[in-house]
Amino acid sequence: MKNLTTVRNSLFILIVTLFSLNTTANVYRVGANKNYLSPNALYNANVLQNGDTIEIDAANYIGEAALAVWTADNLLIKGVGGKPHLMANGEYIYGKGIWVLKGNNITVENIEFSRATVPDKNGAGIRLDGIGLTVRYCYFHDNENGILTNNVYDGDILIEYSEFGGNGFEDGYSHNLYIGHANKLTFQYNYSHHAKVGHNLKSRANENYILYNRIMDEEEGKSSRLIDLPNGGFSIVMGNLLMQSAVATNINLLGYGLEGLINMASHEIYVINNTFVNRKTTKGLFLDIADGTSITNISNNIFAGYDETIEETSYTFNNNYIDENIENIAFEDEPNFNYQLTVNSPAINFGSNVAVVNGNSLTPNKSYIHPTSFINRVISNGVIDAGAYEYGNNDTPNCGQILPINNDIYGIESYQANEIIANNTINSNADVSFIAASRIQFLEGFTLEQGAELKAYIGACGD
Ligand SMILES: [Ca+2]
Ligand SMILES: [Ca+2]
Repeated sequence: MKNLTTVRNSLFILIVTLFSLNTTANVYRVGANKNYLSPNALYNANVLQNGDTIEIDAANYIGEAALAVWTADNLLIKGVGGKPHLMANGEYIYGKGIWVLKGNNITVENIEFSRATVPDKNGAGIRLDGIGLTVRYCYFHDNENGILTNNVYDGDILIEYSEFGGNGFEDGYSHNLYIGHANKLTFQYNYSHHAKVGHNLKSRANENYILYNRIMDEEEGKSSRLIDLPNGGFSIVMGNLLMQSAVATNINLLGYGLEGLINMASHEIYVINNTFVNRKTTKGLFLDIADGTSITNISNNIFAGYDETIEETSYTFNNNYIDENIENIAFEDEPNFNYQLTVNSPAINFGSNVAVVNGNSLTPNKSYIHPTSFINRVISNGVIDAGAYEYGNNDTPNCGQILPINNDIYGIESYQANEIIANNTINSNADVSFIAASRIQFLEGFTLEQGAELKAYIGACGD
């Protein structure tokens, strides 16, 4: 209980309560001094049953050692003690990549996948052959595809807090992410960038919820589209940072229905409170939306940079701030892709209320924070700003407020019970833990063991 005064003087103190849940599933450990030396060794042992947990020590697993086919359902597979790095380096399994997930509803957390290549040129860090998938805290880079999924028209895919960069064979058929015909994709708090010719996010899911991400070409990126939803469907694209480079392969930023409106869902797209930036100075099409789309609602966005057609749209098109000159938006640091607003930004208070659709609020309640995190968005001055950020957003919660923290976040290191940690890591073993940190630091990573439930309160406030 050292240095409690220092803790109290911090911004605020969180009390975290962990409730352990009973489980009969087994935990298998992978690492240099564990029962299984590599993911491939555990795969070959053929011992896994539905619901088991796999903990992989942080280390490099190179070539065949990295490869596995996971066939059980509801597995939790996670890196511990840091991010284990699976480097394929020319090796692959089932002709598909590093990991093939044949089981349903597997969760993969805190793992780095790189250099997946196969003869078909669509090698994936994760190839989903089963139904449903959750990925969080992972990093996919320099693969032919980061994640590639099947076309079963079923299953929910959740991808959050993850980074995708530099994936693609450069033939336009491979992408940072290529989600096939699934029931639903939820993609939130991710950083997807520098896809090689392919798209930074391509999804054929019936429903797409693309929320609070940073999806950018940045300086050198040559992606096709930032977001491509080629078969339409019910899609909400809200609160994202979407930036096209001057050297991008394709002039579109977002495409919808461009390979045919054939998804088994109503073809409605809602593009709300995103910040779009196009650095191509003589070409650009922020939105390319197929004719025949039932509902197109484009509201409260910032469109910064060139687009010769944006003013002529026939969509529902309300309260979007449009300026061909990016500098006029008064972003905080546009050269470095910080699109928070400054005091003189004309986008402040430029938005308006957007009605709920199918039970989905179209008022953003979060903003992306780099890298792969978020803060809550609080509307200032009673009027929502255009774009992905609210100027003057005050995210510091009030004393005694219960914080909306995910049940399933965990970090990269464990600490001893009852230890007070004055940074961004909390205890996974104790009944009660304390943390003193800013909100953003807190959300960047903390430890929560599998089977535990987390609730967080502000127990005391700083002086
Ligand atoms: Ca483009
Ligand atoms: Ca405002």
